[in-house]
Amino acid sequence: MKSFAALALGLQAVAAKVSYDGYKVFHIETSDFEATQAKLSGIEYVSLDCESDHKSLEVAVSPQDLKAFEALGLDVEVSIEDMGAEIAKEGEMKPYKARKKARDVCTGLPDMSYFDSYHIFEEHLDFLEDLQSAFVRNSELFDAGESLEGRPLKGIHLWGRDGPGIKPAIIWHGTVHAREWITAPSVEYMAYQIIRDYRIKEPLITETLDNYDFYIMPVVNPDGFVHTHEVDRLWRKNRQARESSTCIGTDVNRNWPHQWDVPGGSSPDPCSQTYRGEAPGDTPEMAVLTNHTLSIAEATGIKFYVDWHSYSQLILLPYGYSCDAVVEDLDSQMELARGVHDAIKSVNGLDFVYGPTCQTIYQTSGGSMDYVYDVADAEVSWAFELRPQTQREGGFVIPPENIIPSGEEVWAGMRNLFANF
Ligand code: 0X9
Ligand code: ZN
Repeated sequence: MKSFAALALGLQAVAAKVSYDGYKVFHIETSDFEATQAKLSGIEYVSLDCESDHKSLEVAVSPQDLKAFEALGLDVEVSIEDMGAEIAKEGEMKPYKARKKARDVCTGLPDMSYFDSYHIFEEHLDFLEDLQSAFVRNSELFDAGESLEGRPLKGIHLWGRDGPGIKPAIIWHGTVHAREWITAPSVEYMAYQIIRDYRIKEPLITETLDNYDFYIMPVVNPDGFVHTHEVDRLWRKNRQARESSTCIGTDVNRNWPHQWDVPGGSSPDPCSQTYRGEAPGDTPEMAVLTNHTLSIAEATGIKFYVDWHSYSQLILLPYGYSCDAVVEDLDSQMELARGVHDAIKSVNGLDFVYGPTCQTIYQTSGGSMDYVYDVADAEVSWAFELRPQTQREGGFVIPPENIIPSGEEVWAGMRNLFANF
């Protein structure tokens, strides 16, 4: 009996992995966004909206519903023939063996081969540990708190000459949206570069780290991220159940307790990809993120915040919650963003469009950038959408060969910003 119960429990724990084999991705042009969404209600699909201006939709349609979808007669273009094939191109995870075995003999830093592959959550934690142990006197790992399922929201805190917790903060968050896999390694690549450059006394980074403390968290939605590895590669939200619905997950980037329910900027529907929650800040992850952000804001102030997302190649400025709200120093923020745009472009030729979020993409309420700007009073508070530009190029699912180029281009962007602070 005992072993049977254990077996049953074990089976229960391993949910079947969602297969996207044969899922076709369509770009739908529409003059009536809501009506098109209503037409789609009988079809099994996953919303892959990212660059949405509410004039178009991006949907992955299951193979068994393709005929019914085509019968709707919508104005469509195929952006991906087979989502399963795209996911296969991301490749197998190459286990991270840097610990002791594959460190650079001169620097003690983890081996760059880490960036040749995507990694499971535990290996992101291992990598942070290895970064920290290559920079013991100027860094520490921090655990800001736990996710709903009890995983740590971890980060690395870096400081310069004068010691920890004195200088204004630069805070970076990655992977709030679980499926945006390129964000964690891009952020980790930059953390690596900061440490490497400080250790070799590279002038710009030495000055930057002597003047600012970095708090870098590559994965702020660990439950969602683990779900993308184990069950559903295209999962976006956290993994919270709600009494009112059988749908799972709150969009943590609609749950920040500021301008939380401005109409049009998020959804009250638990089944929506942009579900805001029942009340402002009612996700365990948000309790951790607001606590951590506010304690830093109170202690030293925040110079610069970035929430790293993908995809679309964008530099997004406040505000998201309304297109009528305009930041006072928009001209100087746009000037800074132009420099970042130029620096990014100079690396691999990619064009990152920049501007206020609401005007540039769409309205987002309860988003990180508005909270960190208005409530935590950051001097600069942005979001980036990393490569690629379009769904046709893979959207959230791009091969690991993109990791280093993505890291290199955003690192050039950040260096430009540090030089112009
Ligand atoms: O909709 C979003 O949350 C972001 N786009 S994504 O496709 N990656 O989901 C844009 C977020 C911009 N706004 C804030 N961070 N506040
Ligand atoms: Zn996102």
